[in-house]
Amino acid sequence: MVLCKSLSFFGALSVLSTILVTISPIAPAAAAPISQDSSLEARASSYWVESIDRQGTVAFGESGYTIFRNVMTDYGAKGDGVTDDTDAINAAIKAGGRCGMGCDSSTTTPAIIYFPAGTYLVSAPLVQYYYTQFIGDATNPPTIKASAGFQGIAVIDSDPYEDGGANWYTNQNNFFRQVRNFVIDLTSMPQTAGAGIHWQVAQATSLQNIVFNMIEGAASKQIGIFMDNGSGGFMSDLTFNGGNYGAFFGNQQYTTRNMTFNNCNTAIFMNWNWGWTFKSVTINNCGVGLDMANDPSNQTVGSVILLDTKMTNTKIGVNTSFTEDSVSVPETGGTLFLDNVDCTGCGVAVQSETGSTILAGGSVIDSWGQGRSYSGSSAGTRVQGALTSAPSKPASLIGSNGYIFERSKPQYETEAVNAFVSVKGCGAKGDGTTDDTAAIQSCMNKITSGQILYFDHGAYVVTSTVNVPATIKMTGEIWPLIMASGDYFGDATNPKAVFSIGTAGETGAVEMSDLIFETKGPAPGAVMIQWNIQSAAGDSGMWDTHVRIGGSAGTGLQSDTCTKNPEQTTANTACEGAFLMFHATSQSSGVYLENTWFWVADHELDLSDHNQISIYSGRGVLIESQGPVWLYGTSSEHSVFYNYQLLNAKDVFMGMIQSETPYFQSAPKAPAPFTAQSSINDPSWDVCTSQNPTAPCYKSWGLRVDGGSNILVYGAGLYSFFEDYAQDCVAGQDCQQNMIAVLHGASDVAMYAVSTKASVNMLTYNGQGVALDADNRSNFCATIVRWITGS
Ligand SMILES: *[C@@H]1O[C@H](CO)[C@@H](O)[C@H](O)[C@H]1NC(C)=O
Ligand SMILES: *[C@@H]1O[C@H](CO)[C@@H](O)[C@H](O)[C@H]1NC(C)=O
Ligand SMILES: *[C@@H]1O[C@H](CO)[C@@H](O)[C@H](O)[C@H]1NC(C)=O
Ligand SMILES: *[C@@H]1O[C@H](CO)[C@@H](O)[C@H](O)[C@H]1NC(C)=O
Ligand SMILES: CC(=O)N[C@H]1CO[C@H](CO)[C@@H](O)[C@@H]1O
Repeated sequence: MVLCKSLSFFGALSVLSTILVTISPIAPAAAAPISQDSSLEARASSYWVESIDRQGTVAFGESGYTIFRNVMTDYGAKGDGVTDDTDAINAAIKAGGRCGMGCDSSTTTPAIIYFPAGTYLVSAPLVQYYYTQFIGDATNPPTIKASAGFQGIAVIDSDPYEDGGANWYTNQNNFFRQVRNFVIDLTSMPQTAGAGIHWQVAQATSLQNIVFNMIEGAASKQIGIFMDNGSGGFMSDLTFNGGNYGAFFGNQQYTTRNMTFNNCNTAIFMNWNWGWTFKSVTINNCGVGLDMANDPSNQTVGSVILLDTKMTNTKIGVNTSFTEDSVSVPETGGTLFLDNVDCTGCGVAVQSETGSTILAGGSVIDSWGQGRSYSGSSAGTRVQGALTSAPSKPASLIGSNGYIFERSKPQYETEAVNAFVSVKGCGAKGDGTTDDTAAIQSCMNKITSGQILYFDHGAYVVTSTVNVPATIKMTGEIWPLIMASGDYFGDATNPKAVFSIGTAGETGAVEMSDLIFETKGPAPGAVMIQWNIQSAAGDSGMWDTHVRIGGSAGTGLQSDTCTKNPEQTTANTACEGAFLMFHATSQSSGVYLENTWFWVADHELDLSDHNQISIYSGRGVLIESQGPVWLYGTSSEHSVFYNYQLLNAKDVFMGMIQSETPYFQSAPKAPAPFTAQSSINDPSWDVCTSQNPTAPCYKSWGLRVDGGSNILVYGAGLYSFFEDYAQDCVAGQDCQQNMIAVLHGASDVAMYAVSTKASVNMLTYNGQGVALDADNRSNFCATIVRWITGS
């Protein structure tokens, strides 16, 4: 997240006023009516989420708190398409002293709001409180239907506006949300109003498997997703039918995958961003595919990637405002990269905002871009056209349909409930204090083929390495916590894995979803997840699984101990975090991460001060795999050495990576309080003595590519906002000297739509700065459309 109040919002309110009938505060819901519907038996679904034993508890919250709420059986929603279910559903969301209006964040009141199959008529927004998952029956997704007289911003609202215009939650801190398996139907509303989801969110959030049904036609003002701002985030497997805009998007950075737009006036309206990666978009019968030409006089859109996309019967593929001859304001605003975009069905592929053709339709666009482009150590050039001589995509990264391989989060909807083995049933306590290492290990060891290990919500303390079998499926109940604790993880020069996935080079298939890894107190020797196995594409993956170091209840690394102190120049050892958050070891292959947030907390989520905190944690993501590796929608923030390092890695795809430099640096200077470990080629800051001995040099790297080959970065937002908590350096764009390094003979590296913030050198190649921030200013970051290895 970043506190940046002024730059993130451009005129969303005028659109809001068109979709909005009235913003009315949500009436306090009546006490939960509990009704038992006799017809339920007949309706019962086979979906395991509906019937699994609920043994989850919050370890660091109120005892007796209820996590799982079935809107129908627990709260009396009818789902009959006739009864107004708004109050019943909002009561289900709200019950139990949850984090609503006036609460910035809380990790101790999580809730799963479960919707059995049915049609739920609503007349006002369903307000999604903080730390909430809305889950519909995946075997028969429920419909949420807006009534003809629906009043409010959207059918689902992730961040309500109060009367004065303030949001309930700070948009860039609006973490930990899911909405999946729904149909949202606006077709009973007047065509002049209505939005499906107001999704104003940040990291660790996702939308999955949702269909938006809207009124079709030129006069329709309906919108599927209304996103005014945020710091996201990930979404996939969405279908938008009809409407004025399928999706109205504005966010700092975002990754989206597998979205289909049918019969929308404009499929995607990009209101503002710093960077956005669209992958696998299908657009049928729309007027405009992607409109990114907002305010040509001073563009609000930083950059967009369209990858693996197909448009049919669509008049204008992309509406944009950019000319090669440098008249854009800002200079690199409107940066665009098109890769494998099938525009045989577009009237015009790329059109300028004034209506002239920039790129004709009628063909498949292999690689085309606009922005500043760099090769090797050469000076960049402003380009608008085909981008040739890029390294080809390695075959190992490509799926059977010719697209870069992708696989959505498994929901196990065809599995019977008795396939799930509860870790609490195995004797683990999950109470935040009991050592559960042995119970988890024995539970994993007895899982047989066809079974799925289920982590009931709780906090599971582990005090030594858990050896995860090479073949196992695991999923969690709204992000149970695996907490590394104790001396075993205490030596910053002798790292130990918390979860070690298989053994080096073992062949296997491991799936993990909806889990969070933390430390309980300092664990400077902990490698939170170590991925060792070899897998075929799609056999293994980690979805919506996060590492969160400090800043929340039970971690001992909270604002009462670790509050920021800019005066302090040495690290408080009581506030050390982990050694490394994720490691794909050299023999691993087929590594797939999607929507994973590796977060060393920069602020407190639970204690009421919500203060900034200083947690000193070694490293973010280290990839030594020889590939293939896919990272979709990952983010890695605030580690001391680096946020991402690829060490002699091969065949790696990274679709929108995001990082932030620790706010306390350079007090102490990187790599303090740790020492470099040569076994994993930690960077050294020796160069700072000659290059730029002033503070900005001693900062964490956003991304280091140290040797290796065939590295494809499709979108990056790597930010530095502070020098020892002061923000004076932001205006001068020099909070740090270096952000991306490519060195030691790394070959066939290609990076597209790369944005950095306040780093003098955006990218250094073999130690020399080649792309400068000062040459590539955009609306907030500096942006280049491409850099490839070369002369
Ligand atoms: C987010 O957008 C809203 C308008 O929709 C605006 O009021 C608010 O200031 C924006 N927040 C930021 C941080 O830009
Ligand atoms: C894409 O999403 C659709 C649902 O919208 C789903 O059926 C399909 O399996 C998804 N494809 C991939 C490759 O994830
Ligand atoms: C463009 O907009 C930005 C952000 O609102 C503003 O800071 C800048 O001064 C504007 N530039 C011009 C040339 O109007
Ligand atoms: C393209 O963008 C410009 C500038 O925002 C807008 O005026 C124009 O209507 C857009 N074109 C289409 C076809 O939507
Ligand atoms: C090399 C180049 O084009 N540099 C330009 C980058 O943008 C700034 C302003 O945003 C111009 O002043 C530079 O000339």
